[in-house]
Amino acid sequence: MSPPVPALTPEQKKELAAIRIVAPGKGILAADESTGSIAKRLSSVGAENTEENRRWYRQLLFTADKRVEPCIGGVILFHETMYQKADDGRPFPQVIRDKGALVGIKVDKGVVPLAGTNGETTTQGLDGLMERCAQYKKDGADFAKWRCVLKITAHTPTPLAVMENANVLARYASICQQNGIVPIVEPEILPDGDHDLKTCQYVTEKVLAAVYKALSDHHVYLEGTLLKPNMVTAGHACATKYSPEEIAMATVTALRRTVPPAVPGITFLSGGQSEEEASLNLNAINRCPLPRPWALTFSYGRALQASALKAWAGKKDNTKAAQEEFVKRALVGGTWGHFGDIGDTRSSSRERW
Ligand code: 5MM
Repeated sequence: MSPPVPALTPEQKKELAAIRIVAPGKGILAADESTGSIAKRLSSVGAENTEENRRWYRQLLFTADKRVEPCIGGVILFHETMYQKADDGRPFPQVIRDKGALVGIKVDKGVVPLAGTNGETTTQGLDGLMERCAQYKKDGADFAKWRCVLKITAHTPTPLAVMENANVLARYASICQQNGIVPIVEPEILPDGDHDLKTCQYVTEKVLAAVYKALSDHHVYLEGTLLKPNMVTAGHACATKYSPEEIAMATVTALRRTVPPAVPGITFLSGGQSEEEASLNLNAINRCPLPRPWALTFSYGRALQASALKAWAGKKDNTKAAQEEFVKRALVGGTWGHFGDIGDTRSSSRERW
């Protein structure tokens, strides 16, 4: 087998490697809820789903005070938010950059059924992605996100769903990198079901192994990517309850078996865990006594926003209280990064992430 025509020039690789989004103690705010998802979030606190409410709520998060700055290295936006402005007239991407964080953009167009499977899905959005990425880069985005979804049941995920989702993530990642955008690769294994911790670990290993095989096949430059996986947890309906230390050991073991050390950062999704659970589990993951050659941090949606959303409840007068809740969660998320890292083998070149 001969080496392929280079997918990226050395300059392109250098540009991607220089986009430093996360670091120990610094994670990502996922504020890229699509119109349907934000509608559910707003209605859960009795707020109307208007463009102004969506803008106000996102503004509240992006303008929280300086205390969040060491904890939040990037913010993922939905298309609409990318082109909205703060009250002072600054476009949101500028508001985020002014706070020292980088701008990310959700570029997938949602999950769709995978024909011939029993309710499994793939994710759409590859059409026109080259052009959209080029435009988003011009408009200030340095990284992107694409989410695929896999389900654990007695008969899923099927090999077809694993292969298709790995491949579409790799195509997306390759297109982002061609445009100077760091792709966050998100193969989320849902926590629905009654499966135990070992089952989730097994499936997570199979899914991640397929994802990294596909990324290699598509010549994706791993140093210019981030992984956004689920933590390895039992299904929500599992009768056995596992400690954060057990979850951490299963998670780090699965990652060590499948994710190359060239990947600079792993930013976990919260997957419906409470804010408290997500913090405890991430803390345990960062204390796990196994070598961990990547920065391990968060890219939470719900686990950073739940209390803030509740405190805001759609009322402008509650803005300060809501911001205080958001700051609290960001500070908790950032705290673990400064704990002793037993077994941490990050090299100095990794530290920059
Ligand atoms: C913020 O939620 C993201 C967008 O979701 P939709 O496409 O369904 O609107 C979502 O991709 C999120 O980033 C991940 O699911 C992780 O979020 P959680 O809330 O699990 O940390």
